[in-house]
Amino acid sequence: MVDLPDRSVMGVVNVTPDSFSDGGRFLDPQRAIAHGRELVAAGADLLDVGGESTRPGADPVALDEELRRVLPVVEALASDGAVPVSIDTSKAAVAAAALQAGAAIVNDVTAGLADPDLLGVVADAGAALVVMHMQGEPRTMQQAPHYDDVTREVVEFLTVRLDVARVAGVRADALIADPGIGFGKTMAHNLELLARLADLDAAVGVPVVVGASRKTFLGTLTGGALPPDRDDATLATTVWSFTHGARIVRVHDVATSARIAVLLGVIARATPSGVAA
Ligand code: PMM
Repeated sequence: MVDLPDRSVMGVVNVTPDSFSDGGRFLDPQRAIAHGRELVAAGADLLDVGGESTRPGADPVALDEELRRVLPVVEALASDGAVPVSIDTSKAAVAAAALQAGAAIVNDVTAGLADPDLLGVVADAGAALVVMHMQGEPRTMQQAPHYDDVTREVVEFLTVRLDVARVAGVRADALIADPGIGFGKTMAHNLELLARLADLDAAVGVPVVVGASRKTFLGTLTGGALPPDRDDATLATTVWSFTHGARIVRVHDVATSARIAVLLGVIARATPSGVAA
């Protein structure tokens, strides 16, 4: 299993023309590789490389194109050996090629539902897997999300999909769960999932990753019109997530979250007789 510190920061490397936050900035593989290295220097504990945007309304990307975008980036960043590399994909063929190129984690926003072969690929490689909740699919997911009890339903979904992954042979100690902030959820749903994160964390029984970075609801709440203007709000979600059970936050602005992770660790370890190093 990938060994991760208590409060781990996953840096986002989107090799896409259309991701909502950084689309187009790192489409050139060399720029994406350089960006990944900057995130490591800024304190990332792992990197998440993606070649297909999952922003609301996004269209799917063809297999060849996704492979062309992500493979050189995964290969270069994995061979640096600095931090584990995660591949953000729902396609088994992309996951297989990325694992072959050195990735250690597959991050599937469809929790293995989009491609029936994905879980087997992860299992065969002995790799780690992020299982995320989404209601609907990216093209339509924000049209009318509905839940009776969002936390209960997300926990139920994750529990089932984690079980399916285990049955498919994915290592039990290599599973990570994600409530899927912004994926088929209104602002109220996102806020409730964060408010009840500790319950969700206790219920799923595997490490939890939270990806709230720069998402629309943060702009709505704090007035950050452009995604980078939402980094202060993102930081609030980092602090909240780490203090309510999350093991990993998935963020664009790594430096601030990494500093906060260190500070929270110092606070957590402080004793009446002083501060542990
Ligand atoms: N969000 C995005 C893409 N991939 N993966 C996981 N596990 N969790 C997320 O919240 C998540 C994800 C969309 O954000 P981006 O376009 O900024 O990468």
